[in-house]
Amino acid sequence: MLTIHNPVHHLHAGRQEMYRGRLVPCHEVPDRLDHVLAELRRRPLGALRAPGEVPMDVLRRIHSGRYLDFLSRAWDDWVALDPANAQVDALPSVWPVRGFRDDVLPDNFAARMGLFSFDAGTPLTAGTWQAARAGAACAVEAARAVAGGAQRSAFALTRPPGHHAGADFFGGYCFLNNAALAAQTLRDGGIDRVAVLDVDYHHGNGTQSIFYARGDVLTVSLHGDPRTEYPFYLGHADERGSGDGAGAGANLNLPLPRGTDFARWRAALHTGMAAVGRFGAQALVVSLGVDTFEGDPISSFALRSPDYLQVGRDIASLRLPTVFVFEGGYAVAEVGVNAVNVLEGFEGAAA
Ligand code: Q9C
Ligand code: ZN
Repeated sequence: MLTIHNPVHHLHAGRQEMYRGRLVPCHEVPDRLDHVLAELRRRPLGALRAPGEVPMDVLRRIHSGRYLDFLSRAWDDWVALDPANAQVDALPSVWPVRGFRDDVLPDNFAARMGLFSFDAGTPLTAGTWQAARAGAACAVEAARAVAGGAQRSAFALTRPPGHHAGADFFGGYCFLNNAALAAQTLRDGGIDRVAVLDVDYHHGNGTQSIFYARGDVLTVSLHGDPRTEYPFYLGHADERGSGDGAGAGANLNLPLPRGTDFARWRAALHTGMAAVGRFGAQALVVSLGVDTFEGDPISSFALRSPDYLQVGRDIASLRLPTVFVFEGGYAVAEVGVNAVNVLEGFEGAAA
């Protein structure tokens, strides 16, 4: 399996996120990716390379122009407010909820941050744009390799993650939706029906919202029940897709209770995989979060490291060209073993 890794991911290094009224150290740290890379070097699965540059036009296939304009300039705008800001990450603190307008772009920086975000847990740093753009390039190149038939599967090893980011908002540690960009790249590469299978602990709200009205991309997400788990406001089982019939039926949410063990989780995986099969997907994008691990510090499922080998074998049984995109997983010491277990399980079964 070809791996495209983000060589500048460390340029995005948030210091603190808001949690229960306090600023606490970020969970989404550069070490995460370095551990996956180290494990891939211990257990090589194929070629490993960095991406080229992704054109802005490709990002615009998924993200709005005004969001990309904002994101690409945000750090400079933040420092322009006050040179001392260069030592501080930017976090939003005000949001346009129901009844406010989102069509007028505010001049005020904090107001723009809120317009384009949904939480205060996702710091924007000096290198966020550069890292996120290079990460998007990883996803796009991995998808291109698979769409063109050069590879049966590929892994976009990148951070910051992407599945919480929508067409015009960041949040949940995510800025550009790498999985959505991969799915769109497969579509643009001539594959008519694409499925996204999101196995991260958290609901893939960004990916769902991007494709919600479309019938050409099925989105399936297994996750902690949003009644108790982040991102709280989306991810329920009755969200089945919309859009004058086109997207109807092309979204499937499989919320699971806190404490879910591998047997129960795997049954939901099989339900999601059956939907991918019924949809007639010709290629698959896997949003590969391993925050379902029992030791994850911010999540509450109970998967164990060897279970991830079986997850990979199960996904391989779909027999689809597959792009894996790295998402969450915050038990830093184990994240490499868990992620590579999925890929190794997949490769062993796909052979
Ligand atoms: N103190 C991904 O896994 N914050 N994002 C939870 C923890 C948000 C997770 C509170 C978690 C976002 C890609
Ligand atoms: Zn997650």
